[in-house]
Amino acid sequence: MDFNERTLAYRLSEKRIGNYIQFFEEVESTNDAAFRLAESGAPEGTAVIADCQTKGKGRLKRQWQSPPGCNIYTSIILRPAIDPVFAPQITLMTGVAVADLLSGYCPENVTLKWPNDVQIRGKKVCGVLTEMSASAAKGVDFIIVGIGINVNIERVDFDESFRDIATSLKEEAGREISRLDLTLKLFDNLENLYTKLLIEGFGSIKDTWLCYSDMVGRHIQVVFNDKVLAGKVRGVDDFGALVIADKNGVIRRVMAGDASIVKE
Ligand code: BT5
Repeated sequence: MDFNERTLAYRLSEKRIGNYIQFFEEVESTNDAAFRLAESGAPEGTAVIADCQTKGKGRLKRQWQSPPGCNIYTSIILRPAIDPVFAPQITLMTGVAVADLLSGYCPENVTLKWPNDVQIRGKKVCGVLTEMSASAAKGVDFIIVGIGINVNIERVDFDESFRDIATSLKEEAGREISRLDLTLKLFDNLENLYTKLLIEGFGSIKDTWLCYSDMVGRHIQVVFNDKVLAGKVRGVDDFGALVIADKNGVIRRVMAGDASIVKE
């Protein structure tokens, strides 16, 4: 097995992302571990990687199923000098990095679903969870980018509650994929896009995100805290919000929620 601290650290040294790694056979949540490391001063690019999580987190206190021996669970510390309102750009950027990665294995079938899902043939293969520490005075202190990718998990092993809407790279590509190779490529993609974001801004990353998304022009609904907003998707803005036009043509910006395409 090559998915261990020694091999990962050796292959990732000299990189901006992954220059320092902490590997766990088992951890509650890589996001929580990375958050603690960042609070104690760990530098940008530090990555926590785990073989298994016992309390993997989704958004809004949801769970992320994280069994051992098959998938990628990683959280990266970034310290961008940006206004906290632009932090959602990091989530969308990460989606693009993962979509580029998975497209190498399943060309044409990878889509992005706002705000944080990567899908293959419409099924969720990856979720991104970004968490931030920031203050009005100092701006962003750090952002934790958490990424869970279903790599070699088999369909029967998914929790029944989402078995029909989840998938793995192995299920879609029809073969086992090396987690080491994927992790190295993922960190390379992230490093390139993050550098681009800092130097050139969000524009071209947003365009790539929109190319991967099948939501633009579709009627969708977004549910957040029991509130439902419906409309036709126009795009995303520089704050990472989903821009929709309601039935009267009024433009609304949605900052958070679960979006789904409404069958017309
Ligand atoms: C997410 O939340 O999609 C963000 C998931 C982030 C997980 C990574 S793993 C590394 C890092 N450390 C952590 O603790 N977290 C991050 P959300 O959009 O809220 O989706 C959660 C929902 O997806 C759950 O309620 C389930 O319905 C479903 N789900 C849970 N585990 C799944 C899995 N392995 N594959 C596909 N869907 C899953």
